[in-house]
Amino acid sequence: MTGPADLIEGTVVHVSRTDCEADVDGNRVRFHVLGSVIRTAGGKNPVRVGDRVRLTLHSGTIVLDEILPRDSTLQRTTTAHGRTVRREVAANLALAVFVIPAVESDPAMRPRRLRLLDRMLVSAEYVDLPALICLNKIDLLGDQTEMEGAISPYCRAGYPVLRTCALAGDGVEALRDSLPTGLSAFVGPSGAGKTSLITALTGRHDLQTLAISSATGKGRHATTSTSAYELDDDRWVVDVPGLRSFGLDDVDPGDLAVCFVDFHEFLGECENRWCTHMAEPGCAVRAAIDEGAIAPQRYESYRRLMVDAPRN
Ligand SMILES: Nc1nc2c(ncn2[C@@H]2O[C@H](COP(=O)(O)OP(=O)(O)OP(=O)(O)O)[C@@H](O)[C@H]2O)c(=O)[nH]1
Ligand SMILES: [Mg+2]
Ligand SMILES: [Zn+2]
Repeated sequence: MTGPADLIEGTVVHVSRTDCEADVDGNRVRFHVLGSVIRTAGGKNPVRVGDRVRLTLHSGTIVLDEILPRDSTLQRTTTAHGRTVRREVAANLALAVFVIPAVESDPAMRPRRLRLLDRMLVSAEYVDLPALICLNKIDLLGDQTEMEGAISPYCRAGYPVLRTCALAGDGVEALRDSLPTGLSAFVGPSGAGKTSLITALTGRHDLQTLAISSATGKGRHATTSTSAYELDDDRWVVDVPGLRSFGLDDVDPGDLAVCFVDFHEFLGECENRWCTHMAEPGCAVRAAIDEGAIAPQRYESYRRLMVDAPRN
């Protein structure tokens, strides 16, 4: 869309350390972010995939003029040089697809993965972003019981849970049918198969997936920049590099309980109106755990977040 004067508007579809690209009326336009903008943003490129941007000409180069106000932006916090910093994952999303592997080479990883999933779900709830859970690599699953037990609290909480094999294509059509108009971001730990799923969905074969070292069974991060790919006329999928951490320091502790959707029906039932659901007598949330209505693993994620939460 053409804006006033020499401004053009587009949607950001690729951001790496060195480049930004926007889709402008179906054309890809590479643009620069001036050093002054980066300095104002605390030394980091503030542009995110999904951002609606205004671009302009500056000394013969296309540069960012403005990032338009964002909506439904998935964000996390991380630590850089001893400081907690906010990192937006992608902007203006219609759906977050949280991809986690259905199998773990080390079973001790399972609780950690589920806590990561819980934090990602909280971050989506916090900005009212719908979330879908994708359990990938089901082809490697021997005994289903452990995984189904681990995932049942999310099904009960009402989250859509899809089981996929990106390589054989199982569940990929169901995944495609679940993607709404707009941008769906694929987010999760490295090696879960986000890029492989996007390859299966788009039919593209130019995307870099992770080669697992035969010596260690472990890989490196395959995707190092964030890109959006067109699925069809009005749906895009966003490939996000694997996330090692997903801090929630930006979420007010007082808002945490409502971000656990399975707690909803019990909130307001506690004896203490200001119950934090940590140790107060007459807590309906903790009673619901004893009655089997809230899964202990979900409450444990909540408890850890409350204990770690910065006191605002
Ligand atoms: N058996 C099996 N392997 C899979 C499946 N999906 C992905 N893989 C393999 O798992 C490895 C990791 O896949 P990627 O798609 O690169 O994972 P990713 O989540 O994009 O990883 P990062 O980009 O590092 O975040 C690759 O070797 C894939 O071939 C699956 O459904 N089944
Ligand atoms: Mg990838
Ligand atoms: Zn309570």
